[in-house]
Amino acid sequence: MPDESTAPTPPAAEVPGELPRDRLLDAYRFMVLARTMDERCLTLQRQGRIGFYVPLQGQEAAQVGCALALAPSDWIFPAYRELAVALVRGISPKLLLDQFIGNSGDEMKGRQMPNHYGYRRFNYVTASSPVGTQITHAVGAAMAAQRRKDPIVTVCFFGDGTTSSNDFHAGLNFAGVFRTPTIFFCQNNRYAISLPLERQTHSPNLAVKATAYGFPGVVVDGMDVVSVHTAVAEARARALAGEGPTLIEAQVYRLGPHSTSDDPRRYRSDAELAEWKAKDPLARLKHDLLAQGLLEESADAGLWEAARAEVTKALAEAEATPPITPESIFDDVYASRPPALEEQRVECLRLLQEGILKP
Ligand SMILES: Cc1ncc(C[n+]2csc(CCOP(=O)(O)OP(=O)(O)O)c2C)c(N)n1
Repeated sequence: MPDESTAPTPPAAEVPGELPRDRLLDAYRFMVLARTMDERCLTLQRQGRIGFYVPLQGQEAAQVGCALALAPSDWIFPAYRELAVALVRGISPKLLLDQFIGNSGDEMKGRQMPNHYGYRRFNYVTASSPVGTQITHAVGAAMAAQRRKDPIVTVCFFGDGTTSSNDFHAGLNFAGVFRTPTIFFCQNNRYAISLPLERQTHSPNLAVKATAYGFPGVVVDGMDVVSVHTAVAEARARALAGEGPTLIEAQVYRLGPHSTSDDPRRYRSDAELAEWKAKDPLARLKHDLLAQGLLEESADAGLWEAARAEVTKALAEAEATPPITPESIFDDVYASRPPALEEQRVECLRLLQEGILKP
């Protein structure tokens, strides 16, 4: 594999239960890397160096806690906000930045919207922008695994707003009936763009929705990496034992905007934001690590510095990677190009050569 992150390697499947003490620091390092990269990507978008980005700040513990409880052979069906999951899977900052830029290192060849990445070799399916479509995909893939007797689970990620989608209900119903090895990982960040949770549902919580489909729903503090890890490890063990799916509601808060096209000041108060900033999952884990003697202030500064250096290096490499060639648009649709398409390709090359078409 050409391009690996220097972040800690993901573990093999954990024994169900608590995140081992010696993995806590790894979890924190992933969270620091995700936060660092997130901040940089927001800046890059504002500078016009990438076109679009979906931030995750506030959701790092939920994502890292979940991803660390999975095996590399499990399949991820993300929404579009799962940067920390991608990093835990081993997808490097360079590979991600290649996709955000859409350069020749982009394995989606510039054909996907920025931030909509997927990598077969990391068992990481391409992001779903239409909300909820990944849910039925994850259930279908789990059914296939069941039939093939593959000892894996599929995990789909979505937000509170997605629990109102048709695909949520269709997917959970199917999963319940066929007892598929699926983990439905809902990050309840309290908003669907500008729509607050209280306008989304009158249910006491989102996990309770699993009851209608005949399997357990669990509410977990998504600001606490250890609780999330335990809940996911238990759900994974249940799924592998043939006991079917679990819906996990990780209660979090989106500290940043919905996307780089959003201004959250228009729909939520500074006081609300301040209240949740005080619960920052990184500050919380750092506090625990310091208290347990697993981290010192100076080592913490070093971790942030290493993350900044890693992202800076990845960015320099990604920006130095040549652009994708315009004529590549004619590749990959047909095994052998039909004459009409070949004609267009030749024409495209001519226009490029004559400088009429700019790359
Ligand atoms: C089918 C569909 N309807 C509407 C949209 C526009 N849209 C994009 S993200 C989003 C909110 C989703 O909220 P949630 O599921 O809570 O996830 P979050 O973005 O908060 O992580 C909406 C309505 C869409 N992408 N797809």
